[in-house]
Amino acid sequence: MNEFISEDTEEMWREIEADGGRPLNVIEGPLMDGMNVVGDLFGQGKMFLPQVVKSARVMKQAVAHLLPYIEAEKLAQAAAGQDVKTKGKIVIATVKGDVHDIGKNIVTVVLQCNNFEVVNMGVMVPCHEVLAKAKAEGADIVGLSGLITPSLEEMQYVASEMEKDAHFREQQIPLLIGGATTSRVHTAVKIAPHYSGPVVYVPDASRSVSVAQGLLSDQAAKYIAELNADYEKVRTQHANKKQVTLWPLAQARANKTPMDWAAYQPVKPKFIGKRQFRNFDLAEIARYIDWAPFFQTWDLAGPYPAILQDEVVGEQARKVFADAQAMLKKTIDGRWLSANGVIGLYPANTVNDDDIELYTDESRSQVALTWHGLRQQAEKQAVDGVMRPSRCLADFVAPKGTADDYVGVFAVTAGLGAEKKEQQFQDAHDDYSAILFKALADRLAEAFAECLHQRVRTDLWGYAADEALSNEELIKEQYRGIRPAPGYPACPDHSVKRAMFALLQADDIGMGLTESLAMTPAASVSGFYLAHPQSTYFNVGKIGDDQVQDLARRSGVEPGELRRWLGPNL
Ligand code: B12
Repeated sequence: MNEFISEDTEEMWREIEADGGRPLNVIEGPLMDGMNVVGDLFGQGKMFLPQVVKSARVMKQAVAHLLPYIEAEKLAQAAAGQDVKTKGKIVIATVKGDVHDIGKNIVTVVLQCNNFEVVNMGVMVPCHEVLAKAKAEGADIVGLSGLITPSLEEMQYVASEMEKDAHFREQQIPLLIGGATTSRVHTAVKIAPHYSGPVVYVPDASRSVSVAQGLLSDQAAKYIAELNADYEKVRTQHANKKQVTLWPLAQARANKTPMDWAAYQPVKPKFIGKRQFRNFDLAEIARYIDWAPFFQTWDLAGPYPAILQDEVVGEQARKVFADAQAMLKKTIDGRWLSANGVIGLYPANTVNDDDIELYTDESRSQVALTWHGLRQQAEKQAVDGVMRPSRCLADFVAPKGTADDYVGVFAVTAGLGAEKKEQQFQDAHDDYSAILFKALADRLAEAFAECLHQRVRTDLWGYAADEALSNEELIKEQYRGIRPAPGYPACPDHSVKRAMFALLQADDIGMGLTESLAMTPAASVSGFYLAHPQSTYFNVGKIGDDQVQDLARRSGVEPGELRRWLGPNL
């Protein structure tokens, strides 16, 4: 689509120049007309995200071709100071401590496609820098993105700082909220009350355009009034929502998962301690890719592989999938990414009902890491006369003194080298390839975790030596044991990552943690290996203050600090 973009743009400019036109007219005219068609079709669901991002590439490369002419004219007309009229300027950033940018970058491209000027500040941007940039740029809107729980707190902080600043408060500069961990309810209940200006949750890129247009149109007052009324309703519903009945922690513990430890013989791993995997073979990792979330990234709904034959999105799904295969081959052949991982296998036992202690050696006398668990406290019902258990992940590891059990821990990344390559695509004004490449890095990170877990089950730990599962069966988690990842519903507390990275010395393989405990590079995954056949995932859900107090006593962490990490569970 963009093969002859320079030639086509040049030809179009020469035609307009011959009619006495200006280089800007090429953008304002045919290019913007084209983009408006793309924007409208996307808004109507007749065009899909891959097509929109590809057309953005055409737009950007055309503009890049015209820039020298525009600059020359600007110099000539500096006195005149005329410029391209956009629908508005938006400063967008992933908040402090968070490294995730695919979502933010997609929104940036879609808004630019719809003639909004977007200043994309990148990731891990502190509040004061976002607000200073918004002022300096004269932004009409501020947009924040985040993927992990701690980022929700940061978004509340930015909103409260905007309230303190007359520039934002008096001009009622809107604040847009987006990202995998954000929601309409959280925005209305937890973020909007911190700022008197409009605060809007945006579920995906396709809705970002209509929201931005609504906020900056001459109907804005009506739009904002409707929004505020809607959020007021959300807050009222949330306040009136029947609170989940929580059992006291002791009662929940008395109802823990019933386990027969006398009948369970833990398998001893082939080694105790750490093992690194550097420059792991990307081709082998690629065999473990779960492609379903890949299509989610492109806002193409449907299960994989059926999505490839889907009547509505099938054609686009096949195209972006084919582009992904081609990019994957180049990534592997060209070593555009490297994958490093580290795993640890340790003697372990449960103590204090809810904590898992990993020991340095078989004497089990020295603790290498304590993983403080969270237990479900929501009232349970009996099903067929059997009370549903109040689960905690510690239930699946033998209590100290009952059996010599073991637990694994891991950290993997497939994002080494990602930024350098992504920047090359950006420099070529090729957002499509940049987003495709980042989405692949994420897929490879998840696949690396899957690949290493299998190797641990079948060999290094060996508690499932006879396992023979297809990739589909692996993705459906039809193997023995689980791979809980901090931040996910069964262990929502991200803070154990500090101890994990210290024990595994993850920095040695190029991985790091931000102050919000997001991992760097972004395409990274970390977690634990539990081997018990009864181990299963669950959602901890809401917990009581008695558990926060108990956890503070067990972990030595201040209740206030714990509440910061456990916000969504309180
Ligand atoms: C893919 C994925 C990953 C990928 C990459 C994620 C990424 N985008 O960078 C990988 C495998 C690397 C990953 C890792 C992890 N993940 Co993950 N991940 C997901 C998953 C399945 C999809 C997220 C995604 O990429 N969506 C596609 C993108 C395009 O959508 P998006 O980011 O939401 O952006 C869209 C909108 O939100 C919106 N938008 C986004 N930003 C903005 C900004 C503005 C201004 C606007 C207007 C709109 C907007 O528009 C975008 C385009 O439509 C989600 C679950 C889910 N269904 O959401 C879990 C999820 C986000 N991950 C989660 C977790 C915990 C992790 C890990 C910590 C797990 C671990 N211990 O290893 C790590 C952290 C990695 C790190 N570097 O720190 C949790 C977060 C929970 C929490 N509250 O903290 C989730 C919610 C899963 C869960 N159910 O708990 N993850």
